[in-house]
Amino acid sequence: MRLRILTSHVTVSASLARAAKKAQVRLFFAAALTACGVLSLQPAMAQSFAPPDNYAVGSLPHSVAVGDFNLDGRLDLAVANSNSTSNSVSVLINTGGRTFERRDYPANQTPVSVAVGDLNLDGKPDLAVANQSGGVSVFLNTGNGTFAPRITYPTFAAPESVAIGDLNLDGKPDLAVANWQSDAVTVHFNNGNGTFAAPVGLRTAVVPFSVAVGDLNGDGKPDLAVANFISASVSVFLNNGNGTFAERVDYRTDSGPRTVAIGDFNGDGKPDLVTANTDHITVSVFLNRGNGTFPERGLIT
Ligand SMILES: [Ca+2]
Ligand SMILES: [Ca+2]
Ligand SMILES: [Ca+2]
Ligand SMILES: [Ca+2]
Repeated sequence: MRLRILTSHVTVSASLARAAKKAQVRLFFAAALTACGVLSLQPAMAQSFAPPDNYAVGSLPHSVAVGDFNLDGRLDLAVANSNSTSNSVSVLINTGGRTFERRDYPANQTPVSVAVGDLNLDGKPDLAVANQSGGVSVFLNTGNGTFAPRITYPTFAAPESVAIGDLNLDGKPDLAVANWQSDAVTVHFNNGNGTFAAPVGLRTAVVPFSVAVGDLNGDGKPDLAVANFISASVSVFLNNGNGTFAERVDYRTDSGPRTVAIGDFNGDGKPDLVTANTDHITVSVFLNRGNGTFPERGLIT
């Protein structure tokens, strides 16, 4: 159907110069796809990537995050190396010309997730690292892309994923950690100087492997989405605004959701959810009604 509309349009535009016609077709095609809510790549805008440059890090790298750690305008990398022979975070400082300078920092046992945020509000991006066998560690940026030794805060059992957001709206970024063995997310409120208060637990479904932060109902208060591996669900926790959350709502995914991410997939300005489902070899996309509820795949009651 879309192709027929496009062909008709091209015929009408036959007198246009070649370049102008191409541009018009491209715009028309993109608009048609957007109007239809099509999520796949738009052919006229498809991109490809050159072969990758590979850089050595520690053993069993499990998670990577991006930030400009030395404030030089070039994006740098932080990698959590989860093997017990490493138990480290590799920081790769971008020196330009597709080269990075690597420095490793000792982590706690089994670091599996890393997130970037300015946790002590000094303008320099810091690191939060979830250690599967050892709490959540904060590495404060000392400037020039170097980090102070970690400070570790207790979580519940088996932290697997960490996300950063100002969950109590006090201007200080907080931590949310998915703890898979305890079926809970822990929220760690920032004292304001990059230190964190004792964790507050939120009950999830079974085996939460991943947490993401985003304002899902558009009220200006960051909410939580959690992928529950065994329950085959994604939990949504809407923020009451003071760092407490409404009772969670669970949506069914395909089996084995391993990771959840938030993004506006249909361009309506409302953040949607996607889970990567290890067992089913699928991703589940949930389009947001706009109020933080997701009708597409049915509510789990
Ligand atoms: Ca940089
Ligand atoms: Ca900082
Ligand atoms: Ca806060
Ligand atoms: Ca919200």
